[in-house]
Parts: sequence; structure tokens; C-alpha cells
Amino acid sequence: MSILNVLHYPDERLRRVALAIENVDDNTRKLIDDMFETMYGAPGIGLAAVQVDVLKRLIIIDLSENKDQPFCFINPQILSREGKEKVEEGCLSVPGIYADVTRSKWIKIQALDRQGDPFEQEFEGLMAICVQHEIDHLDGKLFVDYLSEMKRVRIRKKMEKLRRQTF
Ligand code: GNR
Ligand code: NI
Repeated sequence: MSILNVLHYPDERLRRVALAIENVDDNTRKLIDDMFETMYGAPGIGLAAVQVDVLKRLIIIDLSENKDQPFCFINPQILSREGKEKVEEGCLSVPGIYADVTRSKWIKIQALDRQGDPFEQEFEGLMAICVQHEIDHLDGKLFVDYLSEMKRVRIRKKMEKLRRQTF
């Protein structure tokens, strides 16, 4: 297994739209395992393939403290949604920044599992929020896009300054 490099905002590669996975094979499963190692190491509760510069529609999530409740969704699609909920979010691609985002409170999704078999599942609470955050990544969208232009500019300047310091 290997730890993958996570892209940081405002890297333009985070803005690309990921493509559906046609065949769930051993390469896909290797990528899933590497993404889990990367997410657990960060540490984070979710990760989208786009964040590690792979343009595939694949997301992983684990909200548990003991890293023992891994979820993996391939080609995830939201079938229906209900309600609104405001939660403070963070993102491994926007380190150190946290802000409230309003998303659907309940969602029903369809996806493929790591064997390539389709399934449907309903989520609420943090899991629903996280699934929406990760699917956004697959469409080139970041949680900072929901903030005001003023806040986003401030965050971008902070990130660019941080990057200059690390180089
Ligand atoms: O680690 C993460 N925490 C988090 C907190 C609230 C809402 C969403 C998230 S996802 C984030 C990891 C990440 O960047 N996934 O794309
Ligand atoms: Ni994120």
C-alpha cells in the first residue's frame, strides 16, 4: 500500500470532473486501499479520487474513531434528497479551514461496491453530509464554493501564502 499526495486548493486539478469507472478491477481495489491508507494517515473522514489526482468517480468514507467502518462508493449518484442541515466542514484539500455549509439532511444514493455490484443506501447526519462533500469533489466542486466571495478570496490568499512558505 502507499500514501498518495493530496492536492491543495487552489490547485486547478481539483476543478476537473471525474469519469465513471467502467470496470471495477484489481487496479481499482488497489487505488481504494491506497486511498484508505492516505485518508487514515491524514487523518480525515473522507476522500475522493480527484483529491489524489485520479479522475475517477470513486469516494471513500470512514467516520469511526477506530478506522473500522470503511465505506467505498464507486460511480455514486444521489437518487433523492430531503431537508436541510448546516454543518461545519473541513477538507484535506483546504487544510486548516473550517466553515458552515448547508446541505441536504437525508439522501438516498446508488453506487457500485468494491466488487462492482450495484446497491442503494440511505444516509442522514454526518454520513449524508460527507457523501455530498465527496461527490462534489468528483464534479470539481469544493466546500469553499458555498461561502461568500469575500471569504473564499481570503482563504485562497491564505493557502497561496502557505504554499509559498513551504517551497
Ligand atoms: O476530513 C474531513 N472532514 C469533514 C468534516 C465535515 C464535513 C466533511 C468532511 S470531509 C473531510 C475529508 C475531505 O476533504 N474529503 O474530501
Ligand atoms: Ni474534501
